[in-house]
Amino acid sequence: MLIQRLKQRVVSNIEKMTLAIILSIVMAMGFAYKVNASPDLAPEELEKAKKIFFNRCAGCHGTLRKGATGPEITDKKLKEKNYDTNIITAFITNGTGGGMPSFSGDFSAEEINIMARFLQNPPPVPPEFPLEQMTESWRLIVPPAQRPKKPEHSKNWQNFFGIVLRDAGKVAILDGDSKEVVSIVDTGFAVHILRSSASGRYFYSIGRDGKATMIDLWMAKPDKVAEVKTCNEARSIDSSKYKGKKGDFVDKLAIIGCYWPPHFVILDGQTLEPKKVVSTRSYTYDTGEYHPEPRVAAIISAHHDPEWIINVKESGYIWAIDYTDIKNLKITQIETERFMHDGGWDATKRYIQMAANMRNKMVIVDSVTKKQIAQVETGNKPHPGRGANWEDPEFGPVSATPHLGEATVVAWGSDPKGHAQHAWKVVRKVETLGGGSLFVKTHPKAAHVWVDHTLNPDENIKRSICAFGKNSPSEKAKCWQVADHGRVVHFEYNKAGDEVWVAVWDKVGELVIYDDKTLKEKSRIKGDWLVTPTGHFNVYNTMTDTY
Ligand code: DHE
Repeated sequence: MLIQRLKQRVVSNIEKMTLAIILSIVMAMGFAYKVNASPDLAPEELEKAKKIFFNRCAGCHGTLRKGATGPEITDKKLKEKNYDTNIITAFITNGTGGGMPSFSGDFSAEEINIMARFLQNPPPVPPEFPLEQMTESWRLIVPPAQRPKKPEHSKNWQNFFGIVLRDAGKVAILDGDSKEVVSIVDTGFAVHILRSSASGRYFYSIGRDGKATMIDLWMAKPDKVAEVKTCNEARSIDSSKYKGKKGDFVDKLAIIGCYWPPHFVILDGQTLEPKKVVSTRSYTYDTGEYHPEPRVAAIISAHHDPEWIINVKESGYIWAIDYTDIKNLKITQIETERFMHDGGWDATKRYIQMAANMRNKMVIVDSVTKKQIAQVETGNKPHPGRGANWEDPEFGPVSATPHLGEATVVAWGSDPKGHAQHAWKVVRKVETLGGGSLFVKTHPKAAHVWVDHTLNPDENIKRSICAFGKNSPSEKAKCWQVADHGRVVHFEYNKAGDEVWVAVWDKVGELVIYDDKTLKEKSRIKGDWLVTPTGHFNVYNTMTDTY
């Protein structure tokens, strides 16, 4: 008995010890887990971080932080790299050599600390945005039957300019002839771009928050006639431009490309009623991995076919969408390169030229055969906007892009029929003042090609522009500072192609107008209403894709 009891006691002591060892291992693991665990965020901090991320970070890193123009910054990735709150704080405060700007002037130290902790937690997945929700948001303010049958004013409306007043959530319509303000229209949060309908009568705007607005330029005072929200985040919109035999598609349809949820939406071009939503969630073209967030970047509308071309950014595909029959939609998925961002047409509007900016390439797709026909390695992070096309005295028709990561505008031959030997080869490199360029622009009737340096960290360079002669591209570009405040961004020509408008992007900004031939300043538009002017779009040039 005694021996048995002794045995039991020994066994239970062993069990207790084992339990204690197991417990201490578990506790140690728990402690280790606590040490590596994601830092906590109070509910109000989480809300603040979500807002900041959406406004300032998602554009480059993606809503799910899987990376595009900026690298992947998921909590998993940051843990793998052993990045803690201090290291992440340093990145956000100082920026990186890889192109991320310093945010120390934009966020307080407390906000940076919140962001550093937020990033170490899993990304919150924003809600989906089904068609029903879009339809609920849709407001037809002036039905087509009640709109003017002809322009209610005698102004040259094809030479109107639509000016994005970004932070005011407005679009100003200016008369390009008189330079007078014709109207200021409330459009909503952070309008990104405007595009014209095929006839030019309507401007469609798209905001970062996915809200689209349609402005009728024939009204005595142009105003919005419809609006709709199609997603939580968007950057692009365009219209159906194919005239066909009977002009059937003119102003008939519109398309919006969304960042979140990753989808595109087809709408009625007269009313903005949402008709169809198509997800772009898919697999990457090269590794065949599922990507939960391939965002829709640039959209261009074909003139010779009933087709939109959209960049499905993270997947490395360009999709050609035939809109003849939207109930039985035909989409050609063209393998290109990651990560497709911005771009436009060549001068003939046959070749699609898009930047795969993280691969330092322009991708060329033939819109007739719907196949990629070339890739042109141009330099560090090409960012063309729509790009620029002109006739080079030596190489014939060329197209060009500036760069985010280097001080050049690079031109390649874009006439495979007439100048096959130069087609899709770099033929010119024009030096600018520095990197951080966003846009290049010219016009078939213009003498010069213009380039900005909007994201350059240098105070003087970001406010400076350069112009070089189309006929003397080997001469040094002429460069000068446009303003002593804000950043200088984006160019647009008037319809005639003899003057260029550029924006000074500041709390109270300016529009500066230059003579294209002499490069002399013609006028400077100022006023309290000019709140953060960014993109500006001439009706004629936008409807005809003249750049
Ligand atoms: Fe843009 C075009 C996305 C930041 C002003 N911008 C585009 C296009 C895309 C895009 C996909 C092409 C649309 C098309 O052609 O259909 N832009 C993004 C971003 O993801 C990015 C890098 C970061 C973000 O968070 O949004 C970004 N863009 C900016 C700006 O900071 C600018 C200067 C001011 C703003 O609105 O925030 C800006 N983007 C513009 C403009 C165009 C544009 C003016 C149209 C150029 C044109 O000539 O057509």
